Amino acid sequence: MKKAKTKIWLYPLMFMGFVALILAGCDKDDSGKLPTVTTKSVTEVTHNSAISGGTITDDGGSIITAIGVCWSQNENPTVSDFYTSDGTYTLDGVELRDFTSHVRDLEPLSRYYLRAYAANEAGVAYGEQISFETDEAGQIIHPLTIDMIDAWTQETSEGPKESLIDGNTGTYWHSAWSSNVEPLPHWIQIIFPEETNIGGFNYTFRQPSGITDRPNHWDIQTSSDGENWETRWTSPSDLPVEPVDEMQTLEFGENFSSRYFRIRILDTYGSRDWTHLSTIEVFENRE
Ligand SMILES: [Ca+2]
Repeated sequence: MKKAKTKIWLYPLMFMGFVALILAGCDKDDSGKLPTVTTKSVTEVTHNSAISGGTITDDGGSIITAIGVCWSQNENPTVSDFYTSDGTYTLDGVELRDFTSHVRDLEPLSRYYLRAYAANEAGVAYGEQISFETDEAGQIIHPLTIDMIDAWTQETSEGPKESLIDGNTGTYWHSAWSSNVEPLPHWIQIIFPEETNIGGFNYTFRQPSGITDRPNHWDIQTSSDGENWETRWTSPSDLPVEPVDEMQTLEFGENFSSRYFRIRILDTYGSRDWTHLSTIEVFENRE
């Protein structure tokens, strides 16, 4: 009898011990905590790329197995969406604690949500979410140097062609008006050192000045030899000649590939035989 009673009394203790063991086991499985990571601000956003990254502030007590950023057009992106894999995995894990991530293959004019992530044996942790919007389809501006450009014609008393590419809207190029005046069209010629894609150009009117003589009708020509020219695209006529200070953009709808380009001014506001311009930029369209 006594013996049996003792046994009965022991059962709850044994059961409690078993529960304690299970709890201890659970504690042990959970002792690997998730890492803590913060998301770096998103910079250098283009029409299809951006730069971000993250900083691991706590590894959670175990080695870091993966780091990067993940993104989606939906909120709270995870590593099931698009992601980068940064750093190098070694037997000691990923040792980088501060990393930069290059985000690529984005869609233009789209809103994205991005988070840094870091994984250890406990799982994947995420930094705070950052939202950003990509630019419109990319203009890749091709730098121009003075030896690449020429103009037909050039006024001798003012407005050297260098002013077209000096990055200063306060200076301007002026075609001939005091002598050797030639009828429109006038052109600005660009010779690239190698075949180059041009999908459009930006320009700024001479400023400040009246609107008379501002270009309002354009075309673009290419050549295979610098002598024989082919018209590839023509703008609408009577384009706006105001406001004075905003850069204007004309796009061809496709890229033309050539070494030789002429941007021709077919007509001007007032239709006199000379014109002027503060800035010219040519660009390739990526999309
Ligand atoms: Ca200028």
